[in-house]
Amino acid sequence: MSDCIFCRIIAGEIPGKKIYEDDELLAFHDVTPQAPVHFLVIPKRHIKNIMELESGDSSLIGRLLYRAQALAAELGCGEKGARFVINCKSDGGQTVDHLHCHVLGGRPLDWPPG
Ligand code: DGP
Repeated sequence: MSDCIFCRIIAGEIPGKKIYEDDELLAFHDVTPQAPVHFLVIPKRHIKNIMELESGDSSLIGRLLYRAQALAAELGCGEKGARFVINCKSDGGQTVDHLHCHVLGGRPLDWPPG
């Protein structure tokens, strides 16, 4: 989608600090990091949010989560862990309508969120 900022990062139309890319996934550092490690993992296919998933997407999402934890470990979160967050729509705090999994780590994180 030409008006989606994450689709534009995928297309290389706007810069993103990419840390992983394959045929179906992209991971890049969040532009407003909330922790020493804060990156996003997204499907290249434009899926608006987690509630738009179809049953055939389950393996894609499995690979997305696998990649999220593998990258978290590579970036130093293997021992102490990290938080894996998928915000959805307005009540869920989603501001970019392209499905993404936040990975935050490198410091203790409070729970529950405000
Ligand atoms: P969410 O609230 O879950 O929709 O989070 C969207 C995240 O996307 C937010 O933490 C900031 C990040 N973000 C927004 N625009 C850009 C951008 O142009 N580049 C990068 N790298 N991150 C962005």
